[in-house]
Amino acid sequence: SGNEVKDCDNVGEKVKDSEDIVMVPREDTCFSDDVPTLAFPSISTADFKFSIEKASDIIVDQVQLFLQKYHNVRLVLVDLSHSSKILSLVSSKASQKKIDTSKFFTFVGDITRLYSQGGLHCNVIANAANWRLKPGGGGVNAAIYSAAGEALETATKVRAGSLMPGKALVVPLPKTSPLFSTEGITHVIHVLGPNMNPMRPNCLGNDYTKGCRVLREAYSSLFEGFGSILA
Ligand code: AR6
Repeated sequence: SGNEVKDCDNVGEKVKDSEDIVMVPREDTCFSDDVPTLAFPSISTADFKFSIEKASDIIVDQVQLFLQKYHNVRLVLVDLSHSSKILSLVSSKASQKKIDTSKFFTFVGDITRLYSQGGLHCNVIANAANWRLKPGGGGVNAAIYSAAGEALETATKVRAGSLMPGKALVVPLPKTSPLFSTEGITHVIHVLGPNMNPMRPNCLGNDYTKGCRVLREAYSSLFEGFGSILA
């Protein structure tokens, strides 16, 4: 099938606590029973000010296309708050389209803490990047670079110096990154979405014809990148 995550012989070891035998994860814990899962934020809809209504249609369409092509996979749209508008729009549109909720669902949490705080194991996460692929700048980009440590910056830099809108870059996460050891994340996929914010580079003004085309391309590049990891 080609969809399995890599084998590992052991997911934990027994440690004698003062009273109880407890299971603690090893440093190199992997999650071989899991279905390969991509967690992604809503690209462009916060700092880049893309319409949430339009973005929700594009997300659901692209998810549906991907799930028609790949079977043993899960996609999870993540946002920080229970009052997230994009999460509620996407989950209601996905249910209208009868998308299998075991293969695609929304989740409230910090994308850098999904396993440790939410108990959700995602082996790949997407980042809503900036065109220079630089840390900082706020939003999910700042959170991911900060949680992943310098290892992500180095691994990104050797692969690319910049990204075009609509494109994605798959970066294997070095084992030295805390995101690898504590969250079980093996890859970060940077995605650059369309920018509708005049205060940021390459603003599309109000050109949603182009904006929607670029956002569709961004999700399709992201999901293809995830597919390439599974192959
Ligand atoms: N975990 C999960 N979701 C998050 C997190 C987090 N830790 N932080 C933010 N979100 P944004 P954009 C959600 O602004 O609109 C950056 O500065 C957030 O609520 O991060 O594509 C880059 O450097 C929203 O739903 O990305 C770029 O310059 C989604 O993530 C620019 O912003 C995306 O919000 C990209 O802007």
